[in-house]
Amino acid sequence: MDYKILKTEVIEGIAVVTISRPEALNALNTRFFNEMDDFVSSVKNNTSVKAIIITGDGKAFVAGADIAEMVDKTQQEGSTFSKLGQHTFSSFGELYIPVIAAINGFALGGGLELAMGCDFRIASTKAKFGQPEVNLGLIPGYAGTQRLSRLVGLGDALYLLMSAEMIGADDALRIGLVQKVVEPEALMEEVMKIAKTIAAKGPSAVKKVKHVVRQGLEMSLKQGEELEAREFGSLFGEGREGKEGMKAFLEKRKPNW
Ligand code: CO8
Repeated sequence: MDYKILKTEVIEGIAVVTISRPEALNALNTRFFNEMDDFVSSVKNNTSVKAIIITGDGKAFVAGADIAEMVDKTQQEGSTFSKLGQHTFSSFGELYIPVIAAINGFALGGGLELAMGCDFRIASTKAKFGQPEVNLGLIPGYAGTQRLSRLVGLGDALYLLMSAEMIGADDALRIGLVQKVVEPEALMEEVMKIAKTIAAKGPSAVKKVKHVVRQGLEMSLKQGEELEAREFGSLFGEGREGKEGMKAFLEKRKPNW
């Protein structure tokens, strides 16, 4: 598929996806979702891609769903458009590859929902965050009502969703919405450094961390512990990654993953 909105490149095993529709502050339309779904399918089984970074072109990360595309939708079409985005952002969590949001500017509405679908978020000091849907008489439709409370807790989630307040990067860091804040010119370098650090770890261990943590959120603690024990055990055994990592430590050498 030819991309009109996404710019993609792979640098040393790290895929960088830039959402580029700056004239509309990268607002999310159907074309974007089709391109992003195509990209996710294309990397799903590609073991040479060790991490994915998603960022935005210009002064926005993403300023929300495309209001111009949404305005004429019927009730049924509104639900369909909501499910389209839910599916795409859930697919980031289903990938074994780590997905990192590099938030360069406005992350509003569907833009914040996109960022929350990623595994974690690094922001520039210029980033702004909010769920302004109630300003439009809407609610979030790409799982923002679900992911925000899971990430920041009930009080902060309901405050942001009800007030539509736009917060800066420092407040986003304080409530745990982002994991790190850096100067704008250092953003991509820092996120690339984090991606490369992860890429150098045991690949199966990194995949399993993502799988066990994400699946665990859907389970009782007991079920989560069972899943953890199963996956922990699977890294033992001759020739398995855990054996190699532990031997390498004891032999004071680098592991051969
Ligand atoms: N959709 C479409 N176009 C947009 C959007 C958007 N979300 N945001 C900005 N644009 C366009 C503007 O219309 C403008 O276009 P033009 O130059 O043709 O007039 C251009 O981008 C530049 O924007 P501004 O001139 O407004 O730039 P400012 O720097 O003055 O303001 C803001 C930046 C504060 C970010 C402002 O653009 C703004 O408030 N944008 C809308 C933010 C918003 O409300 N986002 C939430 C949208 S709703 C949503 O995301 C719901 C998700 C779930 C959907 C579920 C499916 C049914």
